[in-house]
Amino acid sequence: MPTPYDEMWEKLNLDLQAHEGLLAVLGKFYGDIYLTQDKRLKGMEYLDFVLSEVHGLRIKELQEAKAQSRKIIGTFCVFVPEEIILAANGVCVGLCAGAEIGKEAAEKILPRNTCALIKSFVGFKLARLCPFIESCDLVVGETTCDGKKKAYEIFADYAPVYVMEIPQMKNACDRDLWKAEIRRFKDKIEEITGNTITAEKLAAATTIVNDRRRALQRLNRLRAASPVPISGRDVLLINQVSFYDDPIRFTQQINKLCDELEERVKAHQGIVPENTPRLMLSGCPMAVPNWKLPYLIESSGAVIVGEESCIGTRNTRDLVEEKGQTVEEMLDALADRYMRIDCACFTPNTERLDNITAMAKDLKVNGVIHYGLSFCTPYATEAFKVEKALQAAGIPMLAIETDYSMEDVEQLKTRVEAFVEMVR
Ligand code: BJ8
Repeated sequence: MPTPYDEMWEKLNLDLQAHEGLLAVLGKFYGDIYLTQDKRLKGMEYLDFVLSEVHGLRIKELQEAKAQSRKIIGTFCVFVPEEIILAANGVCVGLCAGAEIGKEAAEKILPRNTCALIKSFVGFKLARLCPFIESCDLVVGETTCDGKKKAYEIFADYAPVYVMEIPQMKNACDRDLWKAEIRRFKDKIEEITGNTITAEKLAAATTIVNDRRRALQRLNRLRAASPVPISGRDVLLINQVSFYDDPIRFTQQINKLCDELEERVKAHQGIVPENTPRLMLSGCPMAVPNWKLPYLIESSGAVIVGEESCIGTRNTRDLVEEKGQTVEEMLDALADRYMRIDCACFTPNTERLDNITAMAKDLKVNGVIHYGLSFCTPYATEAFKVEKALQAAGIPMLAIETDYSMEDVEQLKTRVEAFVEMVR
């Protein structure tokens, strides 16, 4: 069926037929998982709208920004400092993908035992299905896990790629390396946008990104109430959308949603009964439209009250200090804030164990589900330590490894239901 966006998609060189199929599947999936929920907040209508226009209106906005000479910078990791991009009047979009489409094409140039997230972004590019990737003037990769690091070498044949070196340890020399990387990134972004990053612009950009983090922190505090006032699925969606929506508009909308949530908490209204088991997710990021596990959990009689993940609290927990006056001081503040990220790519990574345990206690969860994507060595290996740390705190954990396919849904459901029964 023709849409008002066909011409734009054609210009972006999308495979129109395959793209139409993708949107149809996505729409159906979204309807089943999201729109069937009871007692949803009115504020979620904004998120429904953004999702329905994810390849439409938002892409149109990106094209308009490009027409005004703004550059679109795509990223795959929460290590890439968005503040630098915004300070140079660029637009930052998250490119991680959570769908299986394009897997076959990806497996022609990547080992089969690569995690689904990597196969997905490569597959989306090869199958010409992602208008975000096609809109990018630069794609920023990073040296986190080996899978991503090597995939960017291949991806560079298809898109303009720049790679940031992320340290793997947290000693003083690693922090120095990281500060130098942030400076190198600033130079690159200034070169590609043609704009100089001044202290004033960097301070303004830092406030924009911090404000978004503050809104998401507020959301996380409110959702922790009992009875739980918003589903974990909805909060995951909000976090996912935060990666590609306009940051100022998004923050306003989430603060409005939080006002509504506050009323609900005051009125002691929940979306599930007060004695519903409270679970926390921990582990690999869940990119759009990867809603499989949260849906299974929440349709098995539990509710999710936190995500210890990059599409969750790892991305919002720490703010950048806003005291700096000069560009140099602000770059230092950025380096310090981003060095606190506790990704499993670091060694040792004891902070993550402490953070997970503290979060599970704060949220008063009955259990944690550790989610690892198949073939993700960093998170799968760390799962053993996470389980031990949680055990010591008296909190049960279920480790799940899966991918984006639907083949294991029944098996997962059985395991999740048994876990929910056990913690109940
Ligand atoms: S800071 S979690 S966003 S790297 S799932 S591709 S680790 S094999 S996504 Fe990540 Fe940055 Fe870390 Fe966060 Fe590799 Fe694992 Fe795949 Fe992963």
